[in-house]
Amino acid sequence: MSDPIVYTRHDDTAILCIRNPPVNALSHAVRQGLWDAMDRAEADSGVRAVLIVGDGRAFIAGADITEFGKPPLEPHLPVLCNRIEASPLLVVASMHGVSLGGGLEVALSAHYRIAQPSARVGLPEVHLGLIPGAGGTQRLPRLIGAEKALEIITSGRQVKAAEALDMGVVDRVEEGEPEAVGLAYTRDLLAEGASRRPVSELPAAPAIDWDATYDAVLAKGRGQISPAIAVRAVQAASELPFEEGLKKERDLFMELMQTDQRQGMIHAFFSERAVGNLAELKGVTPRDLKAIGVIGGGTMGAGIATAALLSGLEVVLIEMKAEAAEAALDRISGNLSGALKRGKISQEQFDALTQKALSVSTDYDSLSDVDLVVEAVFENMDVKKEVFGKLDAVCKPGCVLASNTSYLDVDEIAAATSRPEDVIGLHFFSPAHIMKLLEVVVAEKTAPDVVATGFALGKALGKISVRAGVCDGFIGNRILASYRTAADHMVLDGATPYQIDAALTKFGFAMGPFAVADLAGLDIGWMTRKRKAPDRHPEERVPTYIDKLCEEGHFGQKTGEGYYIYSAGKRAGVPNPKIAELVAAEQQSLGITPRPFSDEEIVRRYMCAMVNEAAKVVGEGIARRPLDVDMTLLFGYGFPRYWGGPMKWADIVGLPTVLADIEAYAKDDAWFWQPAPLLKTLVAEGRTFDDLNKDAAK
Ligand code: 3H9
Repeated sequence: MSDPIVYTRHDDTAILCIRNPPVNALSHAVRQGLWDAMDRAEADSGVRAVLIVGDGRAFIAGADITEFGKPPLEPHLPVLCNRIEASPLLVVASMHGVSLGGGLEVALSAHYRIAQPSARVGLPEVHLGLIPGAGGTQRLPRLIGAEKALEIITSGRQVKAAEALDMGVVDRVEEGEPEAVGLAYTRDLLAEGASRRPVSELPAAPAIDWDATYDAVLAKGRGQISPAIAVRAVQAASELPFEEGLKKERDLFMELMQTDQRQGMIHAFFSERAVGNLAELKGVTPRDLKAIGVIGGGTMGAGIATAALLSGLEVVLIEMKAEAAEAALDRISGNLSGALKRGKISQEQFDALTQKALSVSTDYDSLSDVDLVVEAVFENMDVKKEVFGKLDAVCKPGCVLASNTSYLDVDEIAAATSRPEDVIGLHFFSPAHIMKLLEVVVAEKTAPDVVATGFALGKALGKISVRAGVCDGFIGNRILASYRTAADHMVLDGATPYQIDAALTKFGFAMGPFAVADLAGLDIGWMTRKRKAPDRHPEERVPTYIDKLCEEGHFGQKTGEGYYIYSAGKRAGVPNPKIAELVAAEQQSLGITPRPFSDEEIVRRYMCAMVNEAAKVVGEGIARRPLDVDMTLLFGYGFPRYWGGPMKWADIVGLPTVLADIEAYAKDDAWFWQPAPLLKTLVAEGRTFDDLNKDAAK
């Protein structure tokens, strides 16, 4: 490997250029290289200043995350930062691209900071289940005050250069080549006779109400601990001398390093990047994508059209009737107005998107020139087949024909065309312009470049795309059906929907399953139960109490009544007293004596059902890797990121424990709790789901 630090000299300034592609992470070699280069500069006669710059696309993206969990090698980053700051030379950092985590901490150890206007700085360690561990929690509050530092550290957000200048994180913002701009700034400083300015020597930040801040941050984190721990580290910066504060920061950092949350969040970080990295896509060129068609302008179709417009694609939307086309146009305009209000697009862009990039039609012939069509019509096989027959007739050769179905057989849909190789499932999640997940459902005859095009579309739309095979519900909805059933069973056996929702939100889910059902509409589950009834196994336990509510026309939030009752203008509901009566009647008719459930048992049964079905999904090849399941649940189903996903959760808890629980539950309901063959194999071999992820990466 070439030297990660390139040392050059310009008059009385030594330039230390970091070259560790792709993002100049502070690997052991970089830390050692910086240390040695500081030694060299200090010994280099006539050198009065050191300029630190990054080569390539970033200053420094932080500590090298791939080194976490391995024995740390000296020089450790906090010691290196202290060494840089303590240098008798004037140290300047010239920042471009991102300066994140340890990258900003290196810059904070410099005596002056200059940044490109496009640069972004931040301390995103909380997103990895950590806190800044190289002086960030001690130096930043000294530089900009406790409140601003806390906001940056606990949110982990990236701060743009202009705001960083306002706050005092950087001293100057200037456009240009980072080394040239940095060198000019250093010369100015030397010419002015500027003195060294170690941030650690600035007065400590005044105290704030630490306990109240800690409680507020903890509550906001919904179970995530690192942001709250960061408050304690910043408190140390206010209350302790610098050296002692640094020690406190280090202790807290090392404690967090040992947590499950750190493991879960780093798994999420790498899986998010690995999910689109599939062997079958290597060397496959996606088809061109300029204009897409969307069939159906309901909430889903309008959301897909909005996402496509926002990513710069032209959209032709087809509706059946003129009034429906008008309504679709209104929905899309409404979505785009939201983007306008949030500052994501300008008025000019809004006008161009609605007037030029979008066309709405009732005539399928308008699709003759599009590169890809997504069908988002009523979820019924006959309707879908009719639509695909029409698309086959009008779309140009090579046009990708995609269905947004959430559970129907994409092979059967493909067979309704003369070109099944062009057909794929693209399962968006509602609202499609907001939700990050896209399931790319690969049917038996789908051509590889059509799969690549599905992933290319996902990337263009800023989605996390997950490859899925064909089965009822694909990855996400199939697993959802299973853990939902576990929740239904617990209600039949004595837990209330409200206790279950509360236990699962405490575990970290954005919402519990019954609140979600109310939001999605109870009619959806009702229809699914009716659809599945003819093939139902006699031993399957299916609650019917909720159907009674549906029969009365109560479908959850949209009708104001479901598991909860919703009053106008309020999003959160209060428990519906009818539910307890309906459940009690069903328990009586089934001869069930309700029993108490602890929150722990609720979470355990719910998670075991999820993991067991997920293991079947991976075992059958519907998901290629456990990490594909993890990303599906994280980005489509509100799974808490700090667990990394259900498969990571299972690895952390231990697969033998999960299997033992499933086998224990099977004693009461052997039909539902059939252990996944893959889970049994992994336990027998002493392996984990993550081992399968690693095998796939080889
Ligand atoms: C820290 O600093 C702790 C300290 O306080 C204390 C220490 C004692 N390390 O995302 P991309 C890889 S914690 C190793 O696709 P983008 C990434 O995996 C760290 N590798 O590009 C990918 O690899 P591959 C605090 C890293 O342009 C490739 O680089 N810092 C690291 O969309 C390209 O990444 C952070 O949390 C790293 N630190 O986004 C920053 N960063 O090509 C984390 C990236 O093999 N990083 N890689 O898949 C990011 O937020 C984004 O990657 C970044 C670039 C914005 C930098």
